[in-house]
Amino acid sequence: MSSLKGEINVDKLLHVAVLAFPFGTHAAPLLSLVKRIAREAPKVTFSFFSTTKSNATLFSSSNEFLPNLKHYNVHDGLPQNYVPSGHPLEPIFLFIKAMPENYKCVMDEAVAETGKNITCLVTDAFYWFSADLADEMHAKWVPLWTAGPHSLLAHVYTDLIREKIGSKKEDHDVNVDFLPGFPKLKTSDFPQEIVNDIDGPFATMLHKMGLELPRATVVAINSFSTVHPLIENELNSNFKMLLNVGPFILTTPQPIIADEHGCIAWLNQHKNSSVVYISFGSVVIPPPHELTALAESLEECEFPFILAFRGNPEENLPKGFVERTRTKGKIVAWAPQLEILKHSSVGVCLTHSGWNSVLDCIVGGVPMITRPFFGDQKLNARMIESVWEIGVGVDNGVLTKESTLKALELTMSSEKGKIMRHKILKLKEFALEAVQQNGTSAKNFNTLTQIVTC
Ligand SMILES: *[C@@H]1O[C@H](CO)[C@@H](O)[C@H](O)[C@H]1NC(C)=O
Ligand SMILES: *[C@@H]1O[C@H](CO)[C@@H](O)[C@H](O)[C@H]1NC(C)=O
Ligand SMILES: *[C@@H]1O[C@H](CO)[C@@H](O)[C@H](O)[C@H]1NC(C)=O
Ligand SMILES: CC(=O)N[C@H]1CO[C@H](CO)[C@@H](O)[C@@H]1O
Repeated sequence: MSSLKGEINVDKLLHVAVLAFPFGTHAAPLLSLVKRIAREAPKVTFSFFSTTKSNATLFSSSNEFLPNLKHYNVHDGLPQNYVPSGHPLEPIFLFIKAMPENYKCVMDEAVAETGKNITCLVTDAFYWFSADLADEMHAKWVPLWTAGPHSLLAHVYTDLIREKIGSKKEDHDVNVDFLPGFPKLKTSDFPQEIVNDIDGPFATMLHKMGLELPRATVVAINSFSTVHPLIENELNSNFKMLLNVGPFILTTPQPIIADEHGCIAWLNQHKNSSVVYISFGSVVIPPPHELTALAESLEECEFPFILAFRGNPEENLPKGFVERTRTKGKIVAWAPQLEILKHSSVGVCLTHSGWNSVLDCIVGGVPMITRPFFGDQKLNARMIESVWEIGVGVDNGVLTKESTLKALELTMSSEKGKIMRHKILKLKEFALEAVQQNGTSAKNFNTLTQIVTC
């Protein structure tokens, strides 16, 4: 076909199918990456596949419309007249069960409609089945991993990990010393899906992902080089190609989150590095005893705070806490997190350590106190404390009054805390360099665009 390139426009025959995972914070970053590529290649056709529900948020009228990107709705896998059982993960499991057939039939529709065969599959990294699908279609496969490199490596090495620690996991927390780039790692740091709950739909999907990713044309990741060179090398030796193209918060315009509660104005009234910011992300509310311990430590410590809290503060926090801390603290349901973390008044972030929040803290230059819950969060927390040394966990991973106060003291007032701040500012510098014109992430993005659109 290359011999024809001069005569007919080959770009016009290219059709990129984008397969999004329609839960959590997965589909939006994939869409923004693909939009960046689609802007560079206006003659290439892009078809974006997600569920009706996810599609409705992603393609709301306030978002930019691209003429060469069309979206299609994939069946969500829920039976007709579906009555939720109350298990929060059930819709995700049903969706996983419906894959890949639900994607295949809509992709056929897009091929028929455009008259163009699919030449490249850009997918969520979860979608292990894309390796075979791409082979069948003689197309490329370009998966995007939206979390950090270390958790990706853990999924690639799942068989090794299970083999080595399989029998010991029941006994007690064992040190793990056979993985490169993971100092002080313990078995309990691994995601449940790797060591405990290994037969569930999610675990099966992640396991297959780890086995299939080496077949991908290139694996893209929302991270930047220098974050962990040892692990990057290890991934590179397993993959055909790995491209760090993040952090997306620096490469892609972020949705503007209204500061309804005046957090920034409030921060303006405080001294540099004096405020504690607390958020557990959009999924988890910590158990009651930990919330009580957290509230008690916030009341006792000397630091003002912003608490982004999804629960009901009057009901879930100790009686009178909201009233007593009205001047010292600000409790908000939703906060412009990145803007807050970039504010010079913020001194530490108490976080569930999801990857997006870790990147927010790096870009804000704010050290962390970690209280991880599930998925990759414990691995992230381990990296934060033991590799990057930009934060600290609470004792035994549980918020008690004593451990929280200790961690606040350490990060906010001690010499060690200063060193953490210094180290995270260094990482921030690397992140900023990576996305500049000749930076690694910027160059990698050009390479990625080349691969997807030729
Ligand atoms: C698409 O692929 C099918 C099956 O491989 C082939 O028969 C057909 O000619 C292709 N169509 C175009 C437009 O390239
Ligand atoms: C506070 O931080 C800002 C921004 O980093 C800096 O410009 C300013 O000099 C700092 N003020 C003090 C008193 O350290
Ligand atoms: C980027 O690299 C190119 C080629 O080496 C050079 O010409 C250009 O000046 C560089 N741009 C920046 C902003 O450093
Ligand atoms: C079938 C369906 O609901 N499709 C929707 C996908 O999202 C766009 C934008 O919100 C709607 O216009 C479509 O109706």
